[in-house]
Amino acid sequence: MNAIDLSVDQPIAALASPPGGSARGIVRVSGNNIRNVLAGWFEPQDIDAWNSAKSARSHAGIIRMKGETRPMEIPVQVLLWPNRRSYTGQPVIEIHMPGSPCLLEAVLNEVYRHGARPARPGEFTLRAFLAGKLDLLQAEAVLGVIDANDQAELETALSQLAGGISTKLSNLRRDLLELLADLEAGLDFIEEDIEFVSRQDVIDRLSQSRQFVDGLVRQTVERMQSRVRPQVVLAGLPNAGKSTLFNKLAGSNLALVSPERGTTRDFLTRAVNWNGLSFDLIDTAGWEADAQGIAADAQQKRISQLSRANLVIWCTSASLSDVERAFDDELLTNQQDKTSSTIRLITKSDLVPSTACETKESTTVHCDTVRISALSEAGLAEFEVALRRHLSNGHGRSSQWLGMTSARCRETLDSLANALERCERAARAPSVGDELIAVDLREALDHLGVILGVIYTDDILDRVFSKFCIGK
Ligand SMILES: Nc1nc2c(ncn2[C@@H]2O[C@H](COP(=O)(O)OP(=O)(O)OP(=O)(O)O)[C@@H](O)[C@H]2O)c(=O)[nH]1
Ligand SMILES: [Mg+2]
Repeated sequence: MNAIDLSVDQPIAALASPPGGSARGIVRVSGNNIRNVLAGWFEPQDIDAWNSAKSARSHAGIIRMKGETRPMEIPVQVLLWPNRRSYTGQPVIEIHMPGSPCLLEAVLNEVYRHGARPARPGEFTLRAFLAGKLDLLQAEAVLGVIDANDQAELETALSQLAGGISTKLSNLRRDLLELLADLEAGLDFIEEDIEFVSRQDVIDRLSQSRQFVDGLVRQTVERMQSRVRPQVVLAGLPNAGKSTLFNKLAGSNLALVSPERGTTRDFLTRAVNWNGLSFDLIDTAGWEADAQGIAADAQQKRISQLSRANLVIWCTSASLSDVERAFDDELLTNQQDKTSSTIRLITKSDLVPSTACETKESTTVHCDTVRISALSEAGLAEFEVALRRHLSNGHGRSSQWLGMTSARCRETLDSLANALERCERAARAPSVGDELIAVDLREALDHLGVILGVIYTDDILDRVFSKFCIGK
């Protein structure tokens, strides 16, 4: 949406089912006097029920339209929300019919001919927001649900939609408004020397709110960021050089490295920024058959980390024998069935002349393969190219909405935390009067209003709603 249209009276309409053929197609219309849009061409089976409907229900009937060659009669179900208790907070109808694209287009055109105009992207959700049905965080969460690429993203979006931090922030806003009211009541009676709230009470309430916001800044923003950071898991046989590579990419000596097989037991995670690439890198124990005791626990952790991986870096030592290499191929193929994205690294390439390596190139495994040596750093540039390609696949777009929400949250939560800190500092200074504390408190409430969408600007609305698709 380029210019945000905040008028809500004219009915808007769009296809609400996915584009292309499907068993059932839906045309959605939202606006006032909604029944007029269908007047004269929709014939409900129970006309009285249609005309007098006071609550949401489905109405069977027939739509009659002029066809190219002869009149058309289409059996439809029309879902009518006659009042404000709909998704958009205004009357809504949904026409459910067979999902033929031509038919849907014809019905949509008829709806336009009868007073509705085409909805812009996100306009249904915008109307819900303007009707107070959703706050901005929830509107963004709708976008998250539409855009979610995997279960984790969907869960985050749904929990945000169900309340999540919106509810917590709304409660905080309520608490701060009460505190402001107490302070301002005191200002009105300043001459009479009546105290509505003690200074200690003000300090305690502010301190509680500030700690809550500090915690929220840490928790939510970190959680949102870590959710969008791709999980890159190092896996392979014992002694393949996984931990050595982990240390190299993490720029640390965090992981134990030794020539002994089975050195890594627990898994190790590090947020890595390597040559501009951001991801969570996870080192795991080497693959082991029939592990017992603590080794079995290590295998369980390895499997669980692999199940969450966005990308598996499978390490295969260049010095494996032919038999070992065939076994490694088999393990890798099994792993590939479970992971969407894999890069194979032939590690320790400095130990084996490259010609010998080349003759061992696998014919059974199909995946990006790069030969590297963590020791001599040979091949790291090629590895970086492969990594960049895999991480940009599917991880850019899907995380856009989360990034957008967290960026807006971060900016404003930081300002909110600062305003509350100033407020608390003022309250702790005996020489500062209540009227100055109230000034900082109002500023804190403004920040909170921005994040919740109680205060909004065209710029924020544009940023949120321009990301939607038509029909939502
Ligand atoms: N020559 C050479 N040796 C390497 C290279 N990378 C790792 N190594 C050696 O290989 C041995 C095993 O390395 P690790 O990094 O511990 O291997 P790992 O895969 O983590 O092993 P586990 O934790 O036992 O599964 C160590 O002695 C490393 O020094 C390399 O690029 N070249
Ligand atoms: Mg290791």
